Amino acid sequence: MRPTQKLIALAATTIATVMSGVLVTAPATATSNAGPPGAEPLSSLVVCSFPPYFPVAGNWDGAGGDGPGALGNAGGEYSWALRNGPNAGQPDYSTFSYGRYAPSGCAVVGNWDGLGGDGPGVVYSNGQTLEWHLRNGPNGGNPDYTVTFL
Ligand SMILES: [Ca+2]
Ligand SMILES: [Ca+2]
Repeated sequence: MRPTQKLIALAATTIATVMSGVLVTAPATATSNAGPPGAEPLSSLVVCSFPPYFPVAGNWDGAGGDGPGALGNAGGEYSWALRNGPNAGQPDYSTFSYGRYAPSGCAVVGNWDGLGGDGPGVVYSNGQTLEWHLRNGPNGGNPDYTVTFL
């Protein structure tokens, strides 16, 4: 799956998220307290949030298909727990922190460099532009790309 197929697109009236290749949208006027723990009341709806987690999917190891991931809020950062296969078990990678948790942020997944597997990303909005912090590997660290897009 191409990275652009997994990107989350934010617009003034819509938050859209792509998880496992399925685009889900919700009107920003929807009200919900379904954000991650500690989140401020949302003026827009985060789709598929199951506090304290919300799901993502990606081909973390770059082999075969996608696997599930669960994100949480660990002390103000997104915590990522990732599994390679679509089956039960422990995470295949040490749970890591990546991205500053913010009510104006949203996690994304993609194969940003086109090599190996998918990596994490976090998108922040200042209400006018989106800033994408993207990392190649399924681990914590500095972003490999910081991009203002839209
Ligand atoms: Ca895989
Ligand atoms: Ca990659």
